Amino acid sequence: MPAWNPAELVEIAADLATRVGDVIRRLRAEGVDVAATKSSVNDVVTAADREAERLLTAELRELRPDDGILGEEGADIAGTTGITWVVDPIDGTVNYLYGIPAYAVSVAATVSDGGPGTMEDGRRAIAGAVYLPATDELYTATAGGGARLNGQLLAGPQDTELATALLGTGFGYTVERRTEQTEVVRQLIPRVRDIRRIGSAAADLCFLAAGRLDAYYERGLNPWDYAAGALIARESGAVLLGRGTAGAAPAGTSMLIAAAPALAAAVQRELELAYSSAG
Ligand code: LIP
Repeated sequence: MPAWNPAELVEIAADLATRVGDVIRRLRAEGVDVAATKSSVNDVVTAADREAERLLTAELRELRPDDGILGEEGADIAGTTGITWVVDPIDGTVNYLYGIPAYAVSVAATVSDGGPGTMEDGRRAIAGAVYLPATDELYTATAGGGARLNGQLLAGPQDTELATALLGTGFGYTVERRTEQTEVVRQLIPRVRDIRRIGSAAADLCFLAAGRLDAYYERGLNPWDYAAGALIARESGAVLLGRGTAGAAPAGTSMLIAAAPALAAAVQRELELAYSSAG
């Protein structure tokens, strides 16, 4: 019998995401600058990203000393309990830099037992929280326990036709990746209601769970971008798919598609067509 209790873990995730969210909101009000860049000049990190990850790591080490931690800003600690906390201290850092309110603290307790919802990286979240400090929205979920926004159960996205679907997506930080993604959007946009580039995968997946998007897809995400959001979307009733038409490929870095079942399959087909002709 695994030693983990999702109800206890989601309390920890929600509490940490909210308290660290309050810290980054305050730091933003005090002024924010680019501290460094990573994969390109546009892949920025701020002092707040680093401070938020330092706080998340310190608190998790205190509360759950034997768990593992994987964070965007470098935290990579092995654990002995089978649980790894996958954290993104600020998802949507460019939004945070510009004061666009779609940025989030994402905290997920994950296991690698091959159970339902296992992602391409071999982990699945069993409890997760995404907090958007600028709008005071706290999204939470446990595996099998449903998804909530500020405590209210979420009904998930409607299963709608592709032609009237509002799709969310995103672009990577390298010119090559962006050029490829733009070509895919060029092919998709005449076939859907519209496209939204919200700028935070964690927010995109939560907005999908709240019915603010009909579908979301992105290629090139990291586990910390999607770990908690994927659970929240799945627990709201969405399915998550990866590349290919066989439907077997797990969602993750290669491709993450989330929507109600029929629309997810339609988007997967369209993306395969677009990527095969995008070369
Ligand atoms: C962001 C993702 C977003 C993607 C951006 C970036 P970050 O994460 O949430 O979906 O389009 O390129 O990867 O870098 O703000 O943590």
